[in-house]
Amino acid sequence: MLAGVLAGAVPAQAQEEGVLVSGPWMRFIMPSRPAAGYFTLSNHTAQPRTLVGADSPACGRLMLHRSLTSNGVDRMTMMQDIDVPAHGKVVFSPGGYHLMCVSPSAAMIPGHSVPVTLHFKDGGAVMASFPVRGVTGK
Ligand SMILES: [Cu+2]
Repeated sequence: MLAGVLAGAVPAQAQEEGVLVSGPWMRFIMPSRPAAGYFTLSNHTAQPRTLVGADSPACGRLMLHRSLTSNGVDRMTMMQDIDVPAHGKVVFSPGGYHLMCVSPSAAMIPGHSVPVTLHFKDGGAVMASFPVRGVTGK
């Protein structure tokens, strides 16, 4: 399944071949709080790929984050890059890796979708449409 991949919808930038986004969604709480993006990133090639950033017109800033619990305290770290192994995948899910959407725009409405572009170290990009859900994930 190529769910969420908008083939041919990436202008002026090379499509990152063999890298697929599946199960994307955004958790939106309220306009004053960051939204979080979740998905699975699969690499169907024999080369490792490195995710180095993301952006969306629906976010003031879109960052790569990871939630960690250390000494019983939940915290988030900013990731400069995230490796996706050859023939492997990285799961972005609550409590782990996520996209952090700071200053969500008025387009962030549960039931609607927002576009997200993922950028890779080799200069390629993948665009996906992220359905927006509410705080409960529904
Ligand atoms: Cu975060």
